[in-house]
Amino acid sequence: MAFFANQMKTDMLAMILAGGQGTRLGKLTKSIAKPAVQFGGRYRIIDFALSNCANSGIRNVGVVTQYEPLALNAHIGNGSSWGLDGIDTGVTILQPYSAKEGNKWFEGTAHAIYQNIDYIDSINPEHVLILSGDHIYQMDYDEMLQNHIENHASLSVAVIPVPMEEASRFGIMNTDENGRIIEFEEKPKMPKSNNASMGIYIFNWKRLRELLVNADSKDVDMSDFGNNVIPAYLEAGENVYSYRFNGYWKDVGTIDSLWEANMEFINLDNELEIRDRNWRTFSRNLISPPNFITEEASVCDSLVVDGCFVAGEVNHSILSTNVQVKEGSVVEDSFVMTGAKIGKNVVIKRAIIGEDAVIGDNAVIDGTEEIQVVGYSEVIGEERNEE
Ligand code: ADQ
Ligand code: ADP
Repeated sequence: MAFFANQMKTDMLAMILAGGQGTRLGKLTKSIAKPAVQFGGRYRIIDFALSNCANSGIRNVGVVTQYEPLALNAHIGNGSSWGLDGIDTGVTILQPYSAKEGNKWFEGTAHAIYQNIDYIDSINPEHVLILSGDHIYQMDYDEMLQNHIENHASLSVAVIPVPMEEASRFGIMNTDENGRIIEFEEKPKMPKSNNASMGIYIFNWKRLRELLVNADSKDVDMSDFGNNVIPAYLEAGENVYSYRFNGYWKDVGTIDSLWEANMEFINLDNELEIRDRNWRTFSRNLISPPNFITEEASVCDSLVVDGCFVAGEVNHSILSTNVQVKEGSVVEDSFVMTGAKIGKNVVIKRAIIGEDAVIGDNAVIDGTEEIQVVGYSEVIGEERNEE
């Protein structure tokens, strides 16, 4: 496994789909795209996909944006945080534009790729890796590529077993004993197995390009990978293989799953090997002063990032960069994003507190019944906590 891009040649371009609005995250995606939402104290969700790319030796990454891309652009910058700013490496942020079809947004995942055909051609890769910008996992894409090549596949789909009761949220497939996909259904009402697509695909670019161009000229709907492209490949008798992934993987598309994934992140036994020096998760470093924990404070079972000031009690929680928790306050089972200020004698339980939120003295945010969310820069209660 390479540490940074460049050390290993994989002739594979990664395209990260980072455009979905993420309506199920409510307030948290009102002004920023889902992949730019903070995670785990030091990260934004897209850091996991970008770091996987860097660690897998992928040299070129295109990030397809659409909805509220500002925070995402600022975060990714020139890609230097992921070592993707070298002479023959790069991250390119692809904004939506109306090239051929008037003022159209990207319609579906495959349409978003089709719209960026000129960019992909300019890199001219043998393989294209399609990723989602909103999954938390650590995966070696080079291993998946080797598998793809060994199988002489023209498409490989990463697959993970999911609980049967959740299967209808995913693309579900059946394979033969060699892992060749013989049946695929996008979000079936009555799933026939629990082998779920992770929405991670490796395509031979030439073949995919041909399919998308042909479909456009014949006015055939090829806008979505799960609904259109995979079924078309199977129908055409292409070699479509599954690639089984066995690690931790979470699609953090809802408030509950985002909260849950953050709580799992605190757990030292989590399958994510966040402390593995050979598979580091990179992010833009905000460079903040060290934490200060006062004498009366109590902090346990928690992740506390640089720049925090803690005078209260913090249990099983994540405090991101520059968070303040004043005296008499209790923060429990919660994820607090960068720059949030928590006043005196506040109680916060089972909550997600947005960036730069201000929680006034004596406020109670209790998510015992249902996870509570405080939005970005939202002010709760009286703002009496003078500096
Ligand atoms: P979904 O997650 O429902 O299912 P979808 O919402 O279409 O798929 O988007 C996948 C990713 O692409 C998301 O990260 C989304 O934000 C992004 N995206 C969507 N449209 C986009 C656009 N026009 N431009 C840029 N980005 C866009 C998919 C598969 C299932 C599979 C699950 C696994 O279709 O088969 O099981 O992923 O999570
Ligand atoms: P969720 O996981 O909450 O369903 P997604 O990330 O899958 O959210 O995206 C939700 C929907 O928002 C998708 O159907 C997507 O096409 C749509 N969408 C994406 N970008 C925009 C935009 N710029 N304006 C309006 N809707 C958008």
